[in-house]
Amino acid sequence: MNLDFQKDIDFGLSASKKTLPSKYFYDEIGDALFVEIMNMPEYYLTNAEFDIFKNQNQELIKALKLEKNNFFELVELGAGDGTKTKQLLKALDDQNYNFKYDPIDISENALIQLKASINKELPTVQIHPKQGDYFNVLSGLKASSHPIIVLFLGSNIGNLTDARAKDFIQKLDDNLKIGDRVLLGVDLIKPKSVVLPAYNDAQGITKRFNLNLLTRINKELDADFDVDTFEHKPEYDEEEGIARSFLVSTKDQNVSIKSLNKTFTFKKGEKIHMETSRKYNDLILNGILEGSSLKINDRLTDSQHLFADYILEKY
Ligand code: AVJ
Repeated sequence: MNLDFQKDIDFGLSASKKTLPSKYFYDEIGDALFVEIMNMPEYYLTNAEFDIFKNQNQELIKALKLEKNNFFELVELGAGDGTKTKQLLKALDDQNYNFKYDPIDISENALIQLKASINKELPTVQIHPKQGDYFNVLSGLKASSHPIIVLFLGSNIGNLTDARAKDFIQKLDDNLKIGDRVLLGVDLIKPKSVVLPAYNDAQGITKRFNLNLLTRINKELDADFDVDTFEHKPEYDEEEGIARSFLVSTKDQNVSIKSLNKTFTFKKGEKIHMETSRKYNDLILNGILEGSSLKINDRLTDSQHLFADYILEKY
């Protein structure tokens, strides 16, 4: 894990257009900051998807074609704190569905907290957490003879470029059986006036979330980033539907990363691309699914039509 981290940071900072992988945002501090982000008034995504899980869980169960007498596995990629999923788990548990819940997350810390909270709030739900990167855990799905329902919520797929999202869908497709389903939660393309504040909040939490990756590099790779010399700059291109976050160096400077034995030079105004947050519609999703045997069966949206949960099935 630490070797991958080292390699990925080196690769990203050595590129002519510097970039850092957003999956590394989620250390213990990053997890806590992300929980704060989900509670911010500007970050509409979480409330919108929670609205679907709370108020339309019967519709979700129906659209997913879940059957009471047929055991199934709910596999969640990037489970995080599980707030939305718990609404569905509770509905299934109350109605005596037969299932187990396998949350997967890059953050061991998030999984420990999730398991404790499920054991407490929903003690009859079987939970088997697994730590890992989405791409690497997919191959584990094939082993199951039960129907698999993959949950990939929160617009987590939005962090992938379209090319990577296509790779991911292909790999997911390769590891599912005919009839398995996917519940894919995506943020919908909408005006800049709504999207940009979600990544540029008044309290500066998103800024701290981005800067925390520099702090993590300082701690784990023995580096000397001066985080006060980087500004947070999110952008949103309404036409293509993609938000991007950058950290911008406010001066010419060198940063040394001891564990890499390297020094990286930053020009004043030079940007580090920190995150991509792609927004979706039917057309874009169908483009991503093209060439796979996953097809859209259904789509549920929140009352304000900000967010969509798509139900896909492997044919
Ligand atoms: C968890 C990837 C959906 O891109 O909206 C929130 C992460 N970054 N604020 C997103 C995030 C900044 C989030 N996802």
